Amino acid sequence: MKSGFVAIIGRPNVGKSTLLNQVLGQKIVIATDKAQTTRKRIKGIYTTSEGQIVFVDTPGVHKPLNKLGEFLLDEAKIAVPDADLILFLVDGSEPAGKGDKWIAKNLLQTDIPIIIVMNKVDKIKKPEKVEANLLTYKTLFEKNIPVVRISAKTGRNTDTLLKNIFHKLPQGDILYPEDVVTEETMRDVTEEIIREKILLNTSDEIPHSVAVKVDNYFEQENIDKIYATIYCEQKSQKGILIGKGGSLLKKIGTEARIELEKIADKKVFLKLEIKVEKDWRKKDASLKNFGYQEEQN
Ligand SMILES: Nc1nc2c(ncn2[C@@H]2O[C@H](COP(=O)(O)OP(=O)(O)OP(=O)(O)O)[C@@H](O)[C@H]2O)c(=O)[nH]1
Ligand SMILES: [Mg+2]
Repeated sequence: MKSGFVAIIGRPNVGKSTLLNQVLGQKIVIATDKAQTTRKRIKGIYTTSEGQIVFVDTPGVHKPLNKLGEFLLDEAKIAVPDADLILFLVDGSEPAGKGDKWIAKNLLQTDIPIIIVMNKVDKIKKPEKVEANLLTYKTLFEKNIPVVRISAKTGRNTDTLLKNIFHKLPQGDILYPEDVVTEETMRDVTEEIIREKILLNTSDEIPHSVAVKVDNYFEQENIDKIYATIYCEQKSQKGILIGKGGSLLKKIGTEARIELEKIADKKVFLKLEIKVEKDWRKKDASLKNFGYQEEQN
C-alpha cells in the first residue's frame, strides 16, 4: 500500500481545483475563471487498491494586497512542509512568468519531491510549443524535476499523473476510511457553492470582495432549511449583487439551491441576505468570523 499527502501548488487560475475535481470524478471544490477562487486548503481523498492519495488543494500563490491575501499565501505555504509530494501546477500553454519564478524560488526550495504538472495542454495545437514552454519551467529549478503534461479540463493524461504520484508516495496504510472523499461539511459546501454562483455572475472587484456565511442550517428529513449571509465591502456592491428588482440575488439563490438539492438529495430552502462589512478583507475580526484565519495549535 502507498499513501500520503500531495499538495497542489501554483499561481491563481492555472487549474488546481479543476484537477482535483477531475481526478476524483466529482465536484469537491469550486473552480471558476476568476483568479483566487480557492480561499482555503481543502483535502480531496483518492483511494484505489494501490493506496490512498490525499490531495490538498490550495489558494493560488499571489502577492498579498491585504490581510485576506496574506491568509491565502499562508494557506499555500503551510501545505508544503506537510506534503509527501508537491504538484507544481503551471499553465503549460504559456511560458513561466514572474509568479512561477517566485513560487519556485520561495516555496519550492525543499527536499520534498516535486512534479511539474504542465496543465492546459489542450489549448496548444503545436507540440513544439509545449516543449518550448516546458523548458522555461524546468530552468526554474537547479535539480532535474519530472514533468507530466495534462489537461485537467478534459482529463487527458491524468491517469499517467496518478501513476507517477503513486510511484513517488511512501509505503503506508490508508489515512482515511476508503469511502471518504472529503471532510467538508454541508455548511462548508453551501458557503462555497453560493460563493461560486456569485463569482460566475459578477466581475471586476466583486468576486474578490464577497464572503459567505451560513447562519443557520436546519436539517430535516424531507428538506434542509438554510439561512446564509453574503458579505460585501461597499454599499454600491450590495446594490449590484441585489440587481434590478432583486433579479441577480434571486438568480444566485436559485442556482445555488438547485445544486445544493442535488448534493443533499432532497429539497432545499435557501434564504440569502446581503450585508456590507466595510473593508472586511483588511480586518482580523472579520477574517476570523469568515474562517479565514490559521488555526492556532
Ligand atoms: N483549457 C483549459 N482550461 C482549464 C484547464 N484546467 C482548468 N482550466 C480553466 O482554468 C480556469 C481556472 O481553473 P481553476 O481550477 O479554478 O484554477 P485554480 O488554479 O484552482 O485557481 P485559484 O483557485 O484561483 O488559484 C477555469 O476557467 C477552468 O475551467 C485545462 O486543462 N484546459
Ligand atoms: Mg482553486
